[in-house]
Amino acid sequence: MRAAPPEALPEAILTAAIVGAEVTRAQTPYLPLTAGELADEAARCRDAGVSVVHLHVRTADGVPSQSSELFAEAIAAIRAKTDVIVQTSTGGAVGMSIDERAGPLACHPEMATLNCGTLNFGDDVFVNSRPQIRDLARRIRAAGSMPELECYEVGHIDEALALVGEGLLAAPLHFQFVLGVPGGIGAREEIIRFMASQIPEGSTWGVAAVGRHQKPMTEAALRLGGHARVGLEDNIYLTKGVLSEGSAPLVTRAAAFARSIGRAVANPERARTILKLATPRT
Ligand code: KMH
Ligand code: ZN
Repeated sequence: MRAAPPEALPEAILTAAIVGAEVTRAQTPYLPLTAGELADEAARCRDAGVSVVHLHVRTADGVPSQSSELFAEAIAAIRAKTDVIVQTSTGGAVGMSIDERAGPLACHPEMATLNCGTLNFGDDVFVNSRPQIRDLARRIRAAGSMPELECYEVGHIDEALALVGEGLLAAPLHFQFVLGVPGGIGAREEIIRFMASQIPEGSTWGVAAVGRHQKPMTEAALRLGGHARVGLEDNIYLTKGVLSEGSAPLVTRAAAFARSIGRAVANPERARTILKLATPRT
């Protein structure tokens, strides 16, 4: 009798964080800023293998903004070029108010981030008090968006689970483990294993690691069956001292790694199914 074929490894969902709020043009000339540049970069990343674009916007002079008008313009430009899932930030930049951070929810994005706790963020403090997290969770639900639960510490997972208990979040849940932020949890494979072990059955998870940790943690997440986020928001270098010419080269490398270990790369339609984007949350 022939042995049963090994179970196919799950498809990998790749996310590109193409601009963020902190990186500047002085650090890299490859940072997209205008709606047209963001759309071009989203399309390039889609061609390279992403199904989700994590989106921030900037004013014309590069200042981070959560303006619903700027988000509407960027989302329309992206929609005209590609079919990626647009995930808007509700984190914005350090120091913004919750009303400001909620700006993009007026666009009813398919996905939106929900930051699940306060942490030291480099030399700043990224404040997400418990009432603020609950306020944003309600606003994300009212917008009809699927939250991606940004966890920079193990305790942030517990906070997300508390929100489930309070009826503010509902399964299926999608977690992003953000590793290596100075002041947050470290970027190590055993941390990914532990965080993944703490989330409810049926949840999906990915890893976003910053700086030099991006490549090894992307690879670890993909080996461990998770999904991964790359892009200039988190890391501007392709290799030590060599700037990545946009986020697409980082996506190309992550997609090649996924395929090399037997994981197909999900297109947006498959990602919607895997994330159960159209499923009513119970
Ligand atoms: N810019 C960081 C302070 C998110 O997009 O939800 C927060 C951030 C998280 O980028
Ligand atoms: Zn972000």
